[in-house]
Amino acid sequence: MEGIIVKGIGGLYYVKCEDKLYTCKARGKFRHNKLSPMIGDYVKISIDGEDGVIEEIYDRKSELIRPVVANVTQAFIVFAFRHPDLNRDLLSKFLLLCEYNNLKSIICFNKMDLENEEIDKVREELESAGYEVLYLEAKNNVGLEKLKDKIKGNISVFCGPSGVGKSTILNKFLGREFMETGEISNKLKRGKHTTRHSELVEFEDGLLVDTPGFSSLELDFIPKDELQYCFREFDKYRDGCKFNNCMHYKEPNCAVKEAVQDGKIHSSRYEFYIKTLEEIMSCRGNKK
Ligand SMILES: Nc1nc2c(ncn2[C@@H]2O[C@H](COP(=O)(O)OP(=O)(O)OP(=O)(O)O)[C@@H](O)[C@H]2O)c(=O)[nH]1
Ligand SMILES: [Mg+2]
Ligand SMILES: [Zn+2]
Repeated sequence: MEGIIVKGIGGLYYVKCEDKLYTCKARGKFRHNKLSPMIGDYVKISIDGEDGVIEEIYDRKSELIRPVVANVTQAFIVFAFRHPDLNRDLLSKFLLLCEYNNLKSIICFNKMDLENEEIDKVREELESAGYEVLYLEAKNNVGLEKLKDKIKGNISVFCGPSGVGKSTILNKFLGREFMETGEISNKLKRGKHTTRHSELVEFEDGLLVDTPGFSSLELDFIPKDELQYCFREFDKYRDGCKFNNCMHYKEPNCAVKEAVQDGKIHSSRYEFYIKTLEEIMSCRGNKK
């Protein structure tokens, strides 16, 4: 039988096959091959009574590390303007990480009932880079329909900092307290890292996975030559650079830099590119 792993706890895997859930162990051979099953994996199982054994793990189309989920097709990147305050650098990093993992990303600004005066500036930057942006008040059921329309046929991950309302959105969809949610700490104006485990849940002909929020991301594992390809808005201009290995950094006659000067590429996006590039280069340098 074939199915998908929706949950894993203490060496046991819950595999959904058509409409039934089987509790499965993994064959020892996976351990020897250093391959461990992860949620999102499509697997072949054999059944012995009520329980099953995972016999085979099919090739993964994608592999996320934080959280560990296979075969995710898109990411809802959830942020708020207040409670917690918008960290634009962190948002840019999430977008970059999704590009690097070949995930489609959809930005969701939640808590639109709170103050959000930077909205126009932020929207302009994100839309100029080709991103889709949704605005929500999950607590008051505002904007959720649009989000719902995007779920069918996908394995979608909800990611973003702690306290922005990821679990609240999921609970609203499911109509029950599927995930625990937490008040924002009044003193720190930060989330409390309420969500700690990951599980795939079915909704609207798709699968959703909530994730624990995190407040920083390291991106220095991205090879410096690959970084520019995570900025989709550079694509149109790259061919016009004098050097075909141009990194759009200190090189002369760079079409990307010209596009920035002409206002065709948003300057904050370019600045973020350079900042990240410099971080990657200095980090590699240190290791040598
Ligand atoms: N004002 C306002 N508060 C909201 C909204 N949506 C959720 N919240 C509140 O924000 C707090 C944090 O929500 P969670 O859903 O636990 O946040 P999370 O992103 O899952 O956080 P972690 O699990 O820690 O990563 C809760 O107190 C929610 O009630 C909203 O639209 N407006
Ligand atoms: Mg949560
Ligand atoms: Zn260039």
